[in-house]
Amino acid sequence: MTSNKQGSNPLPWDADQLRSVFVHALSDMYREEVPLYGKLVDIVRTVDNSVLEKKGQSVDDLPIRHQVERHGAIRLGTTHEMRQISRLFAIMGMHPVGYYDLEMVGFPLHGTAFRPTSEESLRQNPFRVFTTVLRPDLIVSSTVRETAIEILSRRELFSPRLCELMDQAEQDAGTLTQKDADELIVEALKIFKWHSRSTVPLETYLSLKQEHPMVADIVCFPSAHINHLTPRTLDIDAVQLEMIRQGLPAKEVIEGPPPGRKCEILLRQTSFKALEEQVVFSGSGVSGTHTARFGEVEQRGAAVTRKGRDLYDRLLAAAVANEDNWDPSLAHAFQEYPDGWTELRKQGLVYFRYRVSQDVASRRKPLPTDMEALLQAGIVECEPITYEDFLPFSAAGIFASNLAGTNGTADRKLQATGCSSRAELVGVLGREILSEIDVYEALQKASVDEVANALGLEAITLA
Ligand code: OOG
Ligand code: NI
Repeated sequence: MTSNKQGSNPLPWDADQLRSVFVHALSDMYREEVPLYGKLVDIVRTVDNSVLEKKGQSVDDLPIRHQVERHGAIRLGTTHEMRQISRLFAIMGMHPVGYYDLEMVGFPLHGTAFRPTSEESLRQNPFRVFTTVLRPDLIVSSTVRETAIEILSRRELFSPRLCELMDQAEQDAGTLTQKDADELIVEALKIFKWHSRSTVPLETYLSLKQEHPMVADIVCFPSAHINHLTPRTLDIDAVQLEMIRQGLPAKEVIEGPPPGRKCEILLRQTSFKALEEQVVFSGSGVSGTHTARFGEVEQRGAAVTRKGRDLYDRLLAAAVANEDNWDPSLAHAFQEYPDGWTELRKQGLVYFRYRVSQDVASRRKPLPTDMEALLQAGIVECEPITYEDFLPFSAAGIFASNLAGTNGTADRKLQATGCSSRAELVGVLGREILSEIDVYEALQKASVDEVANALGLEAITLA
């Protein structure tokens, strides 16, 4: 790891660098464990290059984050593990954003996304991890519930050395040396590593799997193996076609908004299905198979406002009502979603980052105090803010398509039916879960304030 930026940060390492080094190491590890992931990353690179070539551009024209951008997912077993992982991620500059209740698709899990939230951290490396934890109270069979709790109570995902380093980082990060930071990465990787040796006998595995395949996946292994790592692409439809052409077991449907939009919003995702992997079970040493790990790819668009999200959810619900005919139904429903940046902005559907266009800043006085007028006069320019989060309905589709024995069209609902357990998860984490809308709102507001400041205006009104 290289040394930190001078001056602005008192630590010998910085959380953003630590996160970048970590995701790089994680990606190398996963590429080795799941060669198809490497193949998918290669497909993404080829597709992106050809998209850029058509525009007369190269990867160097993209923001630096694009080439390193990944998200991953882990499923944890206990509240203790969840609390510990939130400490580890905080050291890497990743904080809980958004609450995801997977009970809505019949999974005994809930979770959050750990991710950077500041403009600068996102610019450097926006790595995010969709992190869920088992809710034993939702396990129907009391025998399975007790077995799961008992097995998990004996598991320790965090090595003693990692715990020491985390304590040290939290008390006084300034005392961590370069060697300590490197060691922290090595120890942290162990949590995410795959083990083909189960900690339980085959019969136990089968009984947990019968309750729910996720329960077996979470409980029966010594680590919280990362179950996918997702690169971002510029053209997910092309990647999907290429996956099929190269014989990868691609999921049938791309989740999220329909194809063909000029202005991409939120997130579109597809995956290749989980691999069947050899596992040796404890006791008898018999081997069997387990399916859990897969590959996924995503295309990210603009972050939408609360109003924009409500519209998205309403149109998606309309499409779901006609699910037998998915593609045309989705396309039809989304005709109602505006597809021009100006319109999206004027209707308050998308968040934007504003900045002063250098050369015209001082020319016109008095300046208008209305953002649309400033934009029109060319004094200010803007770009949509990238959506950094997940979509519960899409996540449910990704989850479902990777479960053995389902065809990927599990019964998904848009709203949770049970009572929300957000407060419970906040208690587990011991810290607030930020609302993603608040984070985007704050980013937009900071940029508006900066513009006002630079132009010497007291306030600027948005459309
Ligand atoms: C997580 C699935 C959700 C996404 O991209 O929506 C997800 C899991 O299978 O554990 O990663
Ligand atoms: Ni994912």
